Amino acid sequence: MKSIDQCHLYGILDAGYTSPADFPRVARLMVEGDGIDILQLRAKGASLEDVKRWADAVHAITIEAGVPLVINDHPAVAAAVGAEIIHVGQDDMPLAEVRKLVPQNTLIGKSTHSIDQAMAAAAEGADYIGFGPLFATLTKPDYIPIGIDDILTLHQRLSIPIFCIGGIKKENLLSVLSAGAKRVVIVSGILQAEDVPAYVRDCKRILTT
Ligand code: TZP
Ligand code: MG
Repeated sequence: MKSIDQCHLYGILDAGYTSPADFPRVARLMVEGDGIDILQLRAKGASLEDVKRWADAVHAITIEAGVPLVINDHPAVAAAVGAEIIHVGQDDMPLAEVRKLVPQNTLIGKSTHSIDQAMAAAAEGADYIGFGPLFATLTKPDYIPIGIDDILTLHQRLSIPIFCIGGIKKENLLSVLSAGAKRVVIVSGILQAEDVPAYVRDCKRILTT
């Protein structure tokens, strides 16, 4: 199983783009070969029972691939499934509360939208953070993009893994890395790709060269 430090390309199975019935098939495409390093299951508005069922199916695939599985929003599901990681946002419970609901070895990630939020998440004990949305994105339409200017400063101030997110595609990945990013989350770019494994492979090459 990859450690979070080894993860640079973060994929998300998002029910807004992929029908949950298709999660296992798409998960296989995403982890194929030297694929994504870490995979999140994100299904806003779905019942805990459904998320658990989908997570169990996807977890069998990610375990086999050595890819940690992240459950978005639901510590109880992460605990029930034995997911490696739970991810929460600014509007969710404090990380100390999340910690009480998951096994001790479960990592916790947190979404942040500014340098202040990022520093606070690290102080709260986050094992990694998401930082964005860098650019406007239909995946999170209500958020104001924060741009790329703070990426370098944040990396100088924080030592936990920082995954930049929001509007990142194969086409602008190099510019995001040039701004100081080391790790990225790509949602719609991967899920809407005509050839998912090829898209992931191309992003991976850009990230590692
Ligand atoms: N959090 C900040 S931006 C975002 C999330 C979940 C969505 C990123 O999706 P995309 O499609 O890669 O822009
Ligand atoms: Mg949340």
